[in-house]
Amino acid sequence: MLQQRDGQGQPVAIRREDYTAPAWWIDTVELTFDLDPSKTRVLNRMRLRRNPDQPTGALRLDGEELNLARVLVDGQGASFRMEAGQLVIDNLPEAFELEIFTTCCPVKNTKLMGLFVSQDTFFTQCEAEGFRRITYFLDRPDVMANYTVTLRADKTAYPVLLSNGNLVDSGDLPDGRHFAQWVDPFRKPSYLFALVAGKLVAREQRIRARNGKEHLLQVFVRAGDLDKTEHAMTSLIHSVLWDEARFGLPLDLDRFMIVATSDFNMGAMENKGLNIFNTKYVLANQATATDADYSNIESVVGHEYFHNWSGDRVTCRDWFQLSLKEGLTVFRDQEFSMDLCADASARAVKRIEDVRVLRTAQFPEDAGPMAHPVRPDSYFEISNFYTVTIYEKGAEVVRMMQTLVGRKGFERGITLYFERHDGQAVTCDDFAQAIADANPDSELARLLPQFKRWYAQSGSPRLLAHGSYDAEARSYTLAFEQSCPPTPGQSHKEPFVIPVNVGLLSEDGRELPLQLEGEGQATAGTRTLVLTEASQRFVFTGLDAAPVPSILRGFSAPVVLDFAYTDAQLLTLLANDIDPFNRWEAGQRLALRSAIQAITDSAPVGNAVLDDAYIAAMRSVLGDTKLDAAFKELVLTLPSETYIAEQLDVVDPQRVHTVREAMRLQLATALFAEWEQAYDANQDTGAYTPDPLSAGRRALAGMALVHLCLAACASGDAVWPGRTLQRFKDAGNMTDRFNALNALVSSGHALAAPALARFHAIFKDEALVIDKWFSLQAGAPDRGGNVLPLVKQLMKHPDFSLKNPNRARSVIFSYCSANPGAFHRTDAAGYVFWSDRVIELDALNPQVAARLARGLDRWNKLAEPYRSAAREAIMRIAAKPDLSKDTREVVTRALA
Ligand code: 0A1
Ligand code: ZN
Repeated sequence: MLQQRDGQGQPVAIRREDYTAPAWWIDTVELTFDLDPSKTRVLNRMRLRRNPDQPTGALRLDGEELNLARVLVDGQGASFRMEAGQLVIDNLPEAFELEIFTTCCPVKNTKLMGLFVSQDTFFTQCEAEGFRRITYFLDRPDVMANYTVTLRADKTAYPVLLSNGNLVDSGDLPDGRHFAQWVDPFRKPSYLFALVAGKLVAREQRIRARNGKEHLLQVFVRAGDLDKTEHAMTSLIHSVLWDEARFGLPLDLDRFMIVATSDFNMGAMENKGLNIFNTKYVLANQATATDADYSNIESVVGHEYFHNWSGDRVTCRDWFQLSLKEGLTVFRDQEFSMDLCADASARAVKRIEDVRVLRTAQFPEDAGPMAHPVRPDSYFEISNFYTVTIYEKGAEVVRMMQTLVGRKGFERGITLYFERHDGQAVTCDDFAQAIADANPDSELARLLPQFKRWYAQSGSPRLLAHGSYDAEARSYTLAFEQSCPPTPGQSHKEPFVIPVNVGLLSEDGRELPLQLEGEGQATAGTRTLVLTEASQRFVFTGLDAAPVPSILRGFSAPVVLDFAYTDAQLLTLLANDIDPFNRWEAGQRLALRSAIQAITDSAPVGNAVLDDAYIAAMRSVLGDTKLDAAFKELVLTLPSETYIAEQLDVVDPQRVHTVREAMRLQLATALFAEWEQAYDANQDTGAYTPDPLSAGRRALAGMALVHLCLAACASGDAVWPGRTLQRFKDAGNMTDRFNALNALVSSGHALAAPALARFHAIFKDEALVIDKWFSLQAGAPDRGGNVLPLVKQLMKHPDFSLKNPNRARSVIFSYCSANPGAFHRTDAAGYVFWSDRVIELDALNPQVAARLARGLDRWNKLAEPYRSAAREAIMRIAAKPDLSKDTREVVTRALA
């Protein structure tokens, strides 16, 4: 495997171009665990053979924080040496049995990588490089083996013993202990290994697949949580059915298990047949979970289940190919959620939400110091590359392939990919090749080498579009110029293949037929223009007047579209476009335009940032009976402070915050009557269900309450805050209750304090709800600098713990990464707090610390005094000599 330390023990960059196949293969692994929280013994018996393609090279096994007791080669004591943390054995036969005996200390494992204990239960997390914390191994994804696992533990303390695959044996042992043996019928890389041992109960469901085979589905949780597992189970059943129906991919195991833990660095993990989940993405009932929680559970359960094929059956050759499984699986979970929607409007809402994540999180990443291609070229710590670029931009790359080959063509491509590569560890090139080969006459096949620049070049491409109408020729020319800003290590970019979905509207909003010059037939509706050059033009003919172009419908490519729309054109699109994405986008452009004008203006921020036409347009959206509530809620949501900041060259975060708050207040007061109507018209009538339609109604009612309370606080009116408190008390579900609480907290009303106290008292035993309680307060709008002292106080609350990632995120991340108005203080105290927390967390859990360390990635864009203060805070972290590789990489890149 690649060397990860230099001669001085300093970490060195791992480079994609250095990939070499392993010198040894591991065919079988027999693991025996004697589970004990403070000293777990691990016996690892493997069969190895030399890779005939790599005839030289010692065996170098990865290991980390292990106590090594014994190494036997073919049953004999073997000589070995330790080199840069690896166990090295020379002079080995071509094939042999290796036995390694080690111990580790799960209870002290605060990194939550490898084997750890959470609430008296053992869990593992092995992706990306956690297996080496369990035993010495070739801990790389291209080494795939058959696993047999025996777990032994105290029967009373650990009655449930789980691992991957099928349970083949179990029974009692002396001294109150028992054992279970599991065999995984599929070869897998070490990162997909898992074990769980503890006091757990399961919701179970048997399902019959299309081919008549029966499967057992299980969701394991702690005893008190069984009533919160129905939605996860339903989501799992939907996932199994969907993957078979849409892509012909069946469940390949007799038993599929999900286990929830409250201590987890990420969302969930797709270990073969034994998915381990953060409780946040499993547990839900209507009293404790919001609609957003329900929807997240559905997509994360789907995501992990879909990995069973895209990740487990076909995995990554090396970690540079991470998006091979992650981009594809995010695409698949996005499609799953869309296909579960009852209608086109709900699908569009899901698409808009996904694009919002991409633009508020991935675009800034692609413009900052951590920018990297979807297939990176180098890294120091792979954990830092579980990013929105790998996941969300990767999914957009897959989506563009689907656009270029069509939905059916894409399904053919997926079938070919799995036929060709089942059981293999492959690359992003292999994936793209399979999709193209299954569609030989497609634009994708024709343009494949150029299309693959999406994998290689970082940065969000800019697409400058210009339209001109020629009345004499009755033609309209759309000219495009594409470019991509420089990013770290990549100063020059070659043109991308950009599929641009386009429609044309008449000035009064009718959809026009599209007749491209030189083409036979006009087409109705949307057309995909495929851009390949730095500049390109398309001429549409047969037009009696200048049309309003609707460009990049459905956000057909992850680019920044720049078109000099007039306000009138945007209002036409907002009112009429048949493409809901571009309807929404037109509203966002209008709001953004006003925001930027007010921010860059030298005058003090007034209370009329938005113009009358915009307010009138929002009034019609709110009153439009043909629009779904969920869509209205999205249109009425102003662009976030982060998104607005990204559009500016120099960012004064306080000015951005003030302007956006002024816009919110303006919407609140100008549309007061409409908000009242929206609230009343969107009350729940029947029993609670989390479906998109009723969730949309609750979202709009919640948004109405926020605005009504805001306006009431400004005018001194007591009616709506009083009604909101009543709603908070009476609510029949967490969504309505939390929305009411949020309305009181975010408007800064005095009733917020008693409501918060009551909320805590009701839910003190519900960890996930207490996370919401912390997060709401740490994310509240700043009033005279009150949030930072509150955050410091919250950290002293008996319920706070830095060791629990969900809790740390609920306070620290909610303040530092999701509350720019409170975090960017002129006295730099927010930044000092941030750097202290990064350093403190780094000693406990480097992965969580490194995520927090990303919080000031965009420091270079800040106006003074923020910029210098932010830089100083990053330098404070960088000055710590014993930082983890994770955090070191983030701060080093930030300062480069
Ligand atoms: N493969 C998982 C993500 C994941 C990555 C690393 C982890 O360890 C800290 C955990 C989970 C997914 O995409 O869901
Ligand atoms: Zn994933």
